[in-house]
Amino acid sequence: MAPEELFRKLRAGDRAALGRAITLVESTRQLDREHARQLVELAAHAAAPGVRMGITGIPGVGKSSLIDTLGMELLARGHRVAVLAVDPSSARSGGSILGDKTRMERLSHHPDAFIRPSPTGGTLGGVARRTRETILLCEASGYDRILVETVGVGQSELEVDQLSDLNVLLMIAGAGDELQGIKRGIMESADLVVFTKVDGENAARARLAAAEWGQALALLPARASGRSPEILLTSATTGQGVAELVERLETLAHEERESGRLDHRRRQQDLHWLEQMIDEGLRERFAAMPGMTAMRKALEDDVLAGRREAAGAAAELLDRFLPRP
Ligand SMILES: Nc1nc2c(ncn2[C@@H]2O[C@H](COP(=O)(O)OP(=O)(O)OP(=O)(O)O)[C@@H](O)[C@H]2O)c(=O)[nH]1
Ligand SMILES: [Mg+2]
Repeated sequence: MAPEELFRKLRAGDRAALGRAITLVESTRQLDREHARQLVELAAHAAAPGVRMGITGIPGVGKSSLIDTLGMELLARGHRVAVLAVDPSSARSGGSILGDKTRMERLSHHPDAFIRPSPTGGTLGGVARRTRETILLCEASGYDRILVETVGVGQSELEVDQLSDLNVLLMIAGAGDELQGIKRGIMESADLVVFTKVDGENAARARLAAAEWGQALALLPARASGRSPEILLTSATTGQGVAELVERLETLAHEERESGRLDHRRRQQDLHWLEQMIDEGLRERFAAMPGMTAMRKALEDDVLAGRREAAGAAAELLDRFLPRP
């Protein structure tokens, strides 16, 4: 199907067309990539103003369960909800969000919700780049609340910060900060810190932890927005705190948009992606150059065997790829 035709369908809210468009964006085939570029270009100009929310936290903290409850609340408010994932490790589990559909029982059956697993394979930056384009397609298809689930270990949360308008960091009381991979960067990019599973015997512990974290967060340096992260308590099981969470997210999104910060943030993100795609494109062209694989392999062998210095070998490959002016 021609990109224009596919676009027309996805624009009209055709789920199958949206699915096909995303598959194009995730494809590595040359022709698909060309079509994907056209689609993304069309989508970028068509997207309705929506809100992109990053949901981060260690494995098992309760991201998918909370997204299910949160998503239902957004649907009840008349929004259309898309759930995406940035999970470069999902190849391992065969697309974790797929398994997660059981954790998003209600959303996955709702006609106004769309759930898509993380693209598999490639670098984290590549996975996130494809998720960014998927966001644009979803928005063009009428989804105005985008929830991006990311495992908050390693670098994923920093990539998701380049995709989202607002970030929610999920925490669980009792798991050490160390274990939760709480780094300064992630705390600084969180708009809301949400303690999950605040039910049963965990509830009292969560309240205590939330109070402690409240004091710690107040000490963080002021951010561009002038706000420090707020702490909320939720339970996906009982639904407690979820309406408040949605209310806060909506208010924050409104404030960010009105102040112009949201627009500025997205432009900065676009710059990041420009850089990212130049890097990615260079690497691809480098790898695809005729004879490059064999030449590279030979030089790698030389470097491994200690016959060549890495710098010289790299220069030889690069000169072959792009002669110096
Ligand atoms: N008691 C209680 N259990 C919860 C709650 N939310 C999630 N759980 C349980 O915690 C486990 C992990 O939940 P998920 O929603 O899959 O967590 P996740 O963060 O998406 O996990 P990954 O995608 O694997 O990183 C499941 O067994 C859930 O049933 C909650 O609010 N209360
Ligand atoms: Mg999950």
